[in-house]
Amino acid sequence: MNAVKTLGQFIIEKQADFPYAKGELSRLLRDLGIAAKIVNREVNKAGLAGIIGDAGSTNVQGESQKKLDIYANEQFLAALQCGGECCILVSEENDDYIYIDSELSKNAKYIVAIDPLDGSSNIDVNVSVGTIFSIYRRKSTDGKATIADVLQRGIDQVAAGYIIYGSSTMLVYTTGKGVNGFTLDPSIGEFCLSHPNMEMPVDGNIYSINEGYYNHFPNGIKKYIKYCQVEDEKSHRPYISRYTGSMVADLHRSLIKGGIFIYPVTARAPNGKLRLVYECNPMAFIVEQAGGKASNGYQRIMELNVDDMHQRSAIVIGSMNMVAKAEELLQKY
Ligand code: P6P
Repeated sequence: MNAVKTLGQFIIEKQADFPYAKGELSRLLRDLGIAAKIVNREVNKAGLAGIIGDAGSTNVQGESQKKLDIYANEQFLAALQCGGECCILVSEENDDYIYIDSELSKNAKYIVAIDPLDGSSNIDVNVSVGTIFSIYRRKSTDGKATIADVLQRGIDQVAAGYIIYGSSTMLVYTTGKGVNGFTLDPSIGEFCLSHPNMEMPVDGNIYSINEGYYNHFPNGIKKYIKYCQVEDEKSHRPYISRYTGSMVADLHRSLIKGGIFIYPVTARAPNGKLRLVYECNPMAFIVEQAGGKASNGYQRIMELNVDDMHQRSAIVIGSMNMVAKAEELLQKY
């Protein structure tokens, strides 16, 4: 019987991969894991604790905020403030970035960008939701970190991960040396290594897109959807359509089973809906590290310039060969 390896043990063990690491990134990942367990506890009892439903306020996206959105944001901020390794937090729930100005964080080197509770419209109907995080080292070397430290391209991420609060709660992350998944064991309150060296199948037969917007999709995406629906036994088509409304859930499935997730530009979202800094880039880092592919249909997501911390992007992400086919049709039509 293999001994259980906890997230904490794994992080320390892998610290050796970074000869110059002095433990800061390890502690930062630990802090995020702690917040994830606290958020998990509230998500799991959302229906009971009376904290579901709109908080009334709206976030920078103009979306009505569920109370759990706010709660999750507060928990991750608190964990990062206590941990002392993060100097700036960018969050979907905050219009501007939060500078963590404390004695404990005065030498902090890391920038964290987070979607604290992605897919939160699913909370009230008990569909999986998730947290997405992205970690950068500050580029500036003295004084306060500034917006220039925030607006870094995805290729400069030092780590990225997500937590999926589903039938079980998992934390999946990469530091650029592969992808590893940990499942929360509530009986000991620890994330335990359950999916070592995750690899995304290069092919798959599940496509994930909100076909309700079909009429507003670019022609190439319409062609790809029809391609998915054609009968062709050799290529296992027609594919299966799955769309949960939670990017984390749809991408987690694709990571394990193979598949493609697409959120293209539409009439309602001319620049795409998903956020580059704290949704697209971290998920692209994870998917690429697992052998998948992530673009906006034309350019690699992680090479896109970042001009605004809340900027949106179209995204075509998932199994290598499926993304390549979608890109081919997008670029052709
Ligand atoms: P739509 C959730 O709000 C989210 O940001 C992603 O998690 C999800 O994939 C997408 O938006 C759903 O958007 O327009 O299909 O409801």
